[in-house]
Amino acid sequence: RSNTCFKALCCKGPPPPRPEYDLVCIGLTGSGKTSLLSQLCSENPENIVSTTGFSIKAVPFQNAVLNVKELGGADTIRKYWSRYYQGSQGVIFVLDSASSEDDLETARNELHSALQHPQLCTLPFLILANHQDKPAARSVQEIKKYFELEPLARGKRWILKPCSLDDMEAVKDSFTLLINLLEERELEPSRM
Ligand SMILES: Nc1nc2c(ncn2[C@@H]2O[C@H](COP(=O)(O)OP(=O)(O)OP(=O)(O)O)[C@@H](O)[C@H]2O)c(=O)[nH]1
Ligand SMILES: [Mg+2]
Repeated sequence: RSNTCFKALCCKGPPPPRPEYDLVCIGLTGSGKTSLLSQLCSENPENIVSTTGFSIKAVPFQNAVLNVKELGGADTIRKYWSRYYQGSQGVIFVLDSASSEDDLETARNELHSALQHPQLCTLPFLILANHQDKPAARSVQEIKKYFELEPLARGKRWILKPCSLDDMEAVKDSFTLLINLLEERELEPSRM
């Protein structure tokens, strides 16, 4: 009987803990919030139903864990979104790039409200122009123009990226950019 294996394990020590960030994920119903988050958690993408209320997932990345609270995007739930903003350190906004003109306008209004909300206005935003696999999808340049993001530059604390469920590597890359912004924020001297 030998303790060497055991000792080797003990002396190696636990890996350093990954930083955790609390994020809120919003976007109209059907934009793909649950689908994207489930894929990032390697969960079975079948049987995804529209989120009623909210749903929290711990999404693991190499250098951080993101505790993402998805708020359902149905008309009846959207008016309560702001009640769930408190404590967020960053925002993920998902939109359907191939949606109707009406829905795109609603998405733009919701994004503008979020960007200007007192509890979110200083936070980094990752804006995902999802459903890019569909022929009707608008390009990221069109979305950028339509959403009038440049005047709301906010010190460039937002990232806008095209994506779709069938290219999760690109989605992961976008999240890495968001994690960089979250880390930068933490290094800043606190503003009193
Ligand atoms: N073609 C295509 N379909 C997608 C994409 N992303 C999501 N979907 C589909 O869109 C539907 C709605 O996706 P959900 O993930 O439930 O959307 P959600 O934003 O969570 O919606 P709520 O929970 O109601 O707010 C599902 O049938 C997905 O398969 C995409 O990039 N391309
Ligand atoms: Mg959902």
